[in-house]
Amino acid sequence: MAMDPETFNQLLDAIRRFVTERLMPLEHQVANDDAVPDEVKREMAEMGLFGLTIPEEYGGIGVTMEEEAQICMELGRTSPAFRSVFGTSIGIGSQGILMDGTDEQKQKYLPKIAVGECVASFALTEPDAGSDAAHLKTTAIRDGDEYVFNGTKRFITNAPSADIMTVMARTNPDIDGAGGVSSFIVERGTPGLSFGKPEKKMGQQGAHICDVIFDDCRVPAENLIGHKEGVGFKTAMKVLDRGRIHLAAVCVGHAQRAMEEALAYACERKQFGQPIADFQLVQAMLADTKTDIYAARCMTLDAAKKRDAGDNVSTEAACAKMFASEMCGRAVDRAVQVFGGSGYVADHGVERMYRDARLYRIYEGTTQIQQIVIARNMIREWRDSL
Ligand code: COS
Repeated sequence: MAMDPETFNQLLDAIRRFVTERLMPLEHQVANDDAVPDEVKREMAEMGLFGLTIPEEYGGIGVTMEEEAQICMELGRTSPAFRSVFGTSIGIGSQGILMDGTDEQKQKYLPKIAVGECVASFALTEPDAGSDAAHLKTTAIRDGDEYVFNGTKRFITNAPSADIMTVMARTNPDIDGAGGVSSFIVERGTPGLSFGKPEKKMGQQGAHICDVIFDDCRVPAENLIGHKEGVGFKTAMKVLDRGRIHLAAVCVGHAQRAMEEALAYACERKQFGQPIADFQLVQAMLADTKTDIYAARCMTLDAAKKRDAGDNVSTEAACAKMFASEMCGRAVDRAVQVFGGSGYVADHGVERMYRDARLYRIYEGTTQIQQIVIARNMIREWRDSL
């Protein structure tokens, strides 16, 4: 249920101030140390950020999708590593439990996630199954009261710090595609579960990804989400529909920040005796970014509102994620161009924003996967209408 507007605006204001006054000054430090300070994580928990999407009955704030999108637009204005501290936990890491878990599973995990005691991540991708997620190979074979997991998950965000993971694995090896996949909650410390070393990445320093390795890892059968086999791929897809709106909103915030930096620089930097903002070719870049952001913002909020209204937003979420991530790529590219040579050196931050933004077009479904989702839905609807 939506908060009353006054309470929500206070929350949004508090997050905006936290981003501007607390997080932005730490951006260089986080990039250099490749770590978000523990103190900041504690402050995030105190603000309730780990409970944003967890319903009130489980100790969270329970924001609507539209409210979440507005919040993500603020959080997107600073380094992605900060959002990642709790973003995976409140998003793809926990939503499978919330959407399809049993009451006991919700009671057991969601209250701890809501207060930041339990970090949740999402393990779908594998070395041989990225975009083609339905053909994942990790197996989870039932043996008495347990499932025995074998396989490797790859590029799992927050895995190095995760207390639990939503893991998609094949419970029926006779079914090759989506129907053989189930989703589980796997706890850190389960014997047979280990982690690879964090990958060195192009950007987003401070947010970590690594392999998750299952070697005869025995997971209690009660951790099968919803106690139902064969529906894990659908759980993952529903989680990603939601995650894509969240991410589209983050892209809007990231692009907004790039534009603000470019605008401020253009107004201050002088060439040929005048601020470069007075040159029409620079103005064109600023105007194109402004327009791009406006379009992505409207699209993202519209998709969020439709989801809140109970509509199936598979198409809208894919449209928003594709458009917003691509537009964010254009926005950071133009920002570097406005900064010129200074945009290419590390001191000003736009170079880092450029690298950080590159991931948005890849994770939680590449642009090409969004195109497939959109076009398939269009064709299905057309055929159904005949
Ligand atoms: N919500 C609910 N169910 C969904 C769904 C959604 N958004 N999308 C698909 N499904 C269901 C389908 O209805 C189908 O069910 P039935 O077999 O009962 O008809 C089942 O899931 C399989 O769907 P589909 O046949 O479309 O699967 P495909 O193998 O063709 O794959 C894509 C579909 C490519 C869209 C999917 O694999 C995908 O999104 N890949 C990208 C994965 C991704 O984002 N990875 C990033 C990792 S997370 S950082």
